[in-house]
Parts: sequence; structure tokens; C-alpha cells
Amino acid sequence: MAKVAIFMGSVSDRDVMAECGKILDKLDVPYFMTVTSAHRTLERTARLVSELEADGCRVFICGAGMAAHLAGAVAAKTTRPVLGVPLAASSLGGMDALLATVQMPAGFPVGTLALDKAGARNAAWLAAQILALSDPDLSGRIEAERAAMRESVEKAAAEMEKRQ
Ligand code: RP5
Repeated sequence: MAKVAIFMGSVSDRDVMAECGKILDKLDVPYFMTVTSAHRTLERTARLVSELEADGCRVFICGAGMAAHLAGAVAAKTTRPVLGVPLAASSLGGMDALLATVQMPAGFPVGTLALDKAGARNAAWLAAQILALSDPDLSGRIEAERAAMRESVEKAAAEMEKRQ
């Protein structure tokens, strides 16, 4: 059963949003990933949110570029947390998607992450942290991954300092 939904506005967003899935795989969090658009398939987007909610999905991650309304449209349909990943898909370099995603009206928040792959990865981490509030095993896996990151920085630092 998917605990997290990963939506993207176009198949052209797939390579960036796949980064989300990689982190959730690493943390053993079940997810459902698909393409659905706020503009091109609005009814499908609304239906997916209702169906996934009914099946137990707890966090929605939405990546979109240009006039990025996907996360906002999902936030309009659910009171569960919605995380938005703005994507650089136009000659405006992602500023268009960033503003469209972050500037939600009061009462319909979209937790907006960084642009592109950095945001896709952190959306997965944040979704996992939200789920971990009621899942001590997942909390432990997140702690273990953080310990591994800490160790890798300490190892790199020790090697760099040794060469001086
Ligand atoms: C957005 O428009 C999508 O999320 C994508 O980032 C961008 C361009 O979509 P395509 O024209 O490549 O399908 O809706």
C-alpha cells in the first residue's frame, strides 16, 4: 500500500522526479509514482488524489515546471501534507515554477522544496520524516542514513586533513 504519492506534470519531468523514488526505496517507504497534470488532466489528478487517500496514502509529492499548478491543485483536494518540487522546465530557469508552487493562498499550504533534483530528494526525505512521526522503525532507518552521511563527511575530512 502506497504511503506516498509522487506526481509529475509531464513525462519530461521523470528523470528529476525519479530521485524522489530512489530515496523512498532506500528508506523502504512504499510509494506510487505517476504522471498527471493540473492542466492537461485535471479530472484524473482529482480522482487519483481521492483514490490514493482512500487507499491510505498520507503524503503527496508533486513536481512540475512552468506555470506549476499541480501541487496547488492537489492541495485543493486533500488536507494531507502536499510537498511541491518546482522544476526548471522553461527559459525562466525554474523561477516561474518556484513562485507558482510556493505562493499558495492561506489555508492551502504546499511545503515547497528546492528546485529540481535537490528538491526531489528532499521532498522524499521530508515525506519520510512526516511518516516517521507515527512509525518508529522508519524513524530508525532515517537516523541510520543520517549516521552514514555523517560518517562519510568525517571520512572525507580525515583524508583531506591527512594530506596537509
Ligand atoms: C509542466 O510543464 C510539466 O510539469 C513540465 O515540467 C512542463 C513541460 O511539460 P512538457 O511540455 O514537456 O510536457 O506542466
